[in-house]
Amino acid sequence: MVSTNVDLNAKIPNNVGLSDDVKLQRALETWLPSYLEWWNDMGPSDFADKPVFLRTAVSVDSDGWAHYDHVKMPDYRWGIFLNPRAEESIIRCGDEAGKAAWTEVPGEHRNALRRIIVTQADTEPASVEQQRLLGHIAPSLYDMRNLFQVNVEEGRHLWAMVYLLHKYFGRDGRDEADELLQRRSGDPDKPRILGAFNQPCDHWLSFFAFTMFTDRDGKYQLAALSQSGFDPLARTTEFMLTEEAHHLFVGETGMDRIIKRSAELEKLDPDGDIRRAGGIDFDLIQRTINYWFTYSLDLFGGEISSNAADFFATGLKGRYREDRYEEHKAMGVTYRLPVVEDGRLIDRDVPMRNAMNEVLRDNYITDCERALRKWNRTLEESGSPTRLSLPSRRFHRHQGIYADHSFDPQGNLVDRARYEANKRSWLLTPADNDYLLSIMKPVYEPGKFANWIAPPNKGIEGRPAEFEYVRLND
Ligand code: BYC
Repeated sequence: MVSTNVDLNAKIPNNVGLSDDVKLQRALETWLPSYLEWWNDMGPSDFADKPVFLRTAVSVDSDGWAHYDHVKMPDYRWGIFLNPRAEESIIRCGDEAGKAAWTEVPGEHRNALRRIIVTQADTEPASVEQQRLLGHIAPSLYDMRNLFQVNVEEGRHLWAMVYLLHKYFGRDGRDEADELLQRRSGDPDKPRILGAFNQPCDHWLSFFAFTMFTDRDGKYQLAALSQSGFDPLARTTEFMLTEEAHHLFVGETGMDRIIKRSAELEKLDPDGDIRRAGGIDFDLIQRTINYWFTYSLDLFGGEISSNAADFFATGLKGRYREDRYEEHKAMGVTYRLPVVEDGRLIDRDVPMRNAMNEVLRDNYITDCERALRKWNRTLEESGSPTRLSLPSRRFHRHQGIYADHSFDPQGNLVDRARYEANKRSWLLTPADNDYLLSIMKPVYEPGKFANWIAPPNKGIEGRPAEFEYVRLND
């Protein structure tokens, strides 16, 4: 039962009528201690006893679902929320488009749906693990609070997916939910499922690039899943998207504030040497963009994918804003794609359904290009001659048709030797990480910001920058 009313007093806050489903309630309450154990081991290191100015979901109404208060992270109310819908849900795409959506899992789609949900679910705890040490080198209390907000909401997103696994996939679903707490980001023996979620994110430049580029993949994947013919998945992901917007804001503005500060430091130093002034030089920022943007491109899967074609044909996963398309079957149409043949790039037409990963990647890249234009405006306004750019979608890929070839950031095919000789100037290096860690010292005084980042334009929920977003002295 989905309603706009949230049972906030329940052990697991929800609007899915959990108290009426005793079996499910018990299963989730059994999972809860394991989750808390995982949070204690792998969530933000330390700061568990410090009150953080967090927003908590208290309803699913579009106006006013969030409540802000100082809360200790372990007391955060992780809950299960589904967006209610006024109209009857339909299958939005594929061969069955227009028919009533499924409220239970159709037997023939069970494996595919479980795989989609597990893959999505796995990213949520992974990102928390990747970011667990960042509180110790936070550039301000404002940023520290944003980090912890992102972390608790990723934890809630895991809950959202685990609810689906427990409710709709029986024993298999419960096993999958347990395994989600056993895999670990970067662990060679039991890694997280998708590549980007096993890369280290141990300083704030990577954190902002991750929330800018990798969380943005999350936005597009969730948007595609919110078009699913499996109604509980569609509604769950729709509500997750409302929380996701803040994560993207943190990433996009975080990068912008670093770029702004670097431009200021460039002017302050007599030789324009940003590093000598303790800041982050633009080449290093560009290498970081190249690194996280390309790992995030991989998250869309292969350019030519029979999985993607099946997901679309069966109505399990739509396109970004499927409702805005006039036609929902995508049959008899093709997508033009440069492929490597005989050592050259040649355009080939592939059936549109097989190119659905690429269609979604196009939407994502357009959005990233918009952010780059914004950052370049910041540079222009600061009087800096530098301009930043996105590398080609073919560069530094580990998935799909370009993964077995080498490309330069402009997308030209190059031989392996040339790629290897240049990769240190194209991608984040261990020396870059050492430098970044050397300048990232914690700044815990309210209203103060590290030298390498500009303050934000405004605070959170109308509070000033000097507000004590995390009460470290309590
Ligand atoms: N790394 O047909 P293919 C988020 C595998 S992020 C490793 O080309 P498909 C978030 C693939 O599993 C959003 N392996 O791709 C962000 C398959 O393996 P099997 C997460 C990869 O299936 C920040 C094989 O390669 N959302 O929410 O069409 C913080 C060939 O697959 C990768 C979802 O994942 C990779 N990058 O598309 C917190 C949505 N890419 O089966 C959260 C659900 C592919 O041959 N998932 N492979 O062993 C999906 O829709 C699809 O599974 C994918 C892949 C888009 C991920």
